[in-house]
Amino acid sequence: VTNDPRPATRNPQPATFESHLRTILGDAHVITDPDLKASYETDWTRRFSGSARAVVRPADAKQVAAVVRACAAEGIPIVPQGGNTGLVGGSIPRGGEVVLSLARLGAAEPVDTMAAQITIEAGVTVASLQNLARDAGLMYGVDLASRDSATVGGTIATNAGGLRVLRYGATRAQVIGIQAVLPNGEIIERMSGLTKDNTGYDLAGLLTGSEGTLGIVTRARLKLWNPPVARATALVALDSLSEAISLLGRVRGLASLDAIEAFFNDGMQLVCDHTGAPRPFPGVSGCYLVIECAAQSDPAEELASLLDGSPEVKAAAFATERPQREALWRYREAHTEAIGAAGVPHKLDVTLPLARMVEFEATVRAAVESATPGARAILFGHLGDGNLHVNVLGPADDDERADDAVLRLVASLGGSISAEHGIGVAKAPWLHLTRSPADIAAMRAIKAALDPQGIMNPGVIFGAQ
Ligand code: FAD
Ligand code: 2HG
Ligand code: ZN
Repeated sequence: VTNDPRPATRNPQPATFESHLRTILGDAHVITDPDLKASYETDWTRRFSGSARAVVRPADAKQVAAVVRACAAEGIPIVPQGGNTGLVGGSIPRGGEVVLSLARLGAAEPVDTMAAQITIEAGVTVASLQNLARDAGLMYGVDLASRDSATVGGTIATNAGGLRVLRYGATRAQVIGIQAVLPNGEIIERMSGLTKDNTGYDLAGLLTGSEGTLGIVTRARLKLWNPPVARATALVALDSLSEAISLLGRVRGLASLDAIEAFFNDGMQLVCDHTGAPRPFPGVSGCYLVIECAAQSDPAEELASLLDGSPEVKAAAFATERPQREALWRYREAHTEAIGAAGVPHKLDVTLPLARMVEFEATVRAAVESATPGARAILFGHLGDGNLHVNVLGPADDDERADDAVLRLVASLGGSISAEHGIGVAKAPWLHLTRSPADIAAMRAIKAALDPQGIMNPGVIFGAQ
């Protein structure tokens, strides 16, 4: 038959490729039904979405490697996905990729209490990891409001920061070793748990923060910490960010300082409206801080007396018991969901030198409004790390004028365009603002060496080729 019109003979690749995936994973774990794919195709903010060729759900590293080899053989791009809580559009397809979900890699070995380490698979959520550590009398150093969905693999891939970076460091500081599948389907493994191991390049460190562009993290060996015996939390009202930075200078002197988080009146109002929580203090203040101290002996006294003696403090609420502390934290932690309920935000996660932060805060709202009339910027973040989250509400999903204005302002003040969320696709056009041509060329050379076909999360970090 020379003129057979059947589509299968014109383009045999899709059926062959998908049936290969089904052979590797079983029918139930290769999803092509549009309704079932949908939740994997839109990001947490709802700003980014794309259509996947298929969503696959391997059960272990060997299956991940087999899928990667199948994709590499056909040159089909892959988007690794953990909890899909990333905020820079890097976890969802741009169009036609295979989304590789790590959700089924959910195992953990018993906690190694002698070494204070855990070996755990990529799909385990941060909250589950925290619980496993707690049950063993230890704690995990990274905590973030997305803990119930964000995964071990996703937090490693983004080098997630969170609420306790100033005490325990970001995710990279917790990673002792990883197992990962490279873009050619080879598995690398550095899981011995040795805390000192200078044997060539630190591939675990390189994959941490690589946003799924260099390989797929399947398992990790993570550091755990001795937990504090007692915690004390304060919600503090101040006149301005400048007063908050002055207070930061004092609070930093406390060895027990665990977290110091900032937000402003507009965010406080959104959170109260969204959660139904009462305004914690009468009237309106220019700036609010959540300050937490934690130690082997009760830190309440030293935190309370420091706040008592600080002229910056206009009002303070104080808690030592868990439910009351969590109620104070809620004013800070609920920002992301409250803003999400008000609209689809453009999320700009930036760091400033502390000395330029007041200037930034004083100018950024006007910069946003003049770039996109009607847009508004809500600021909050990790004051102790110089990290502010600028959430812009108002612009259309693809209107990037406000993003451009904010990121240029950040660069002009000596800051970084990404503190903890990564570059993803959202910030790729601005990478050059805070990375030099030589720096970008070195990063591209690493990418090309490990992923010569460019199949691993294309578009992320470097933008469309
Ligand atoms: P995903 O969103 O699924 O993926 C994120 C990126 O990692 C993508 O590029 C993806 O391709 C890649 N990836 C995922 N898994 C793997 C893997 N196994 N191997 C290789 N690549 C992979 N972030 C912070 O840093 N600090 C915060 O305080 C914080 N708070 C948040 C609060 C809320 C309410 C929300 C919604 C998000 C918050 N985030 C925060 C952002 C987000 O939770 C983190 O970026 C987190 O690390 C993403 O983990 P995930 O498992 O959801 O990864
Ligand atoms: C946080 O610090 C997260 O709460 C999310 O990093 C920030 O929603 C955001 O912009
Ligand atoms: Zn944050």
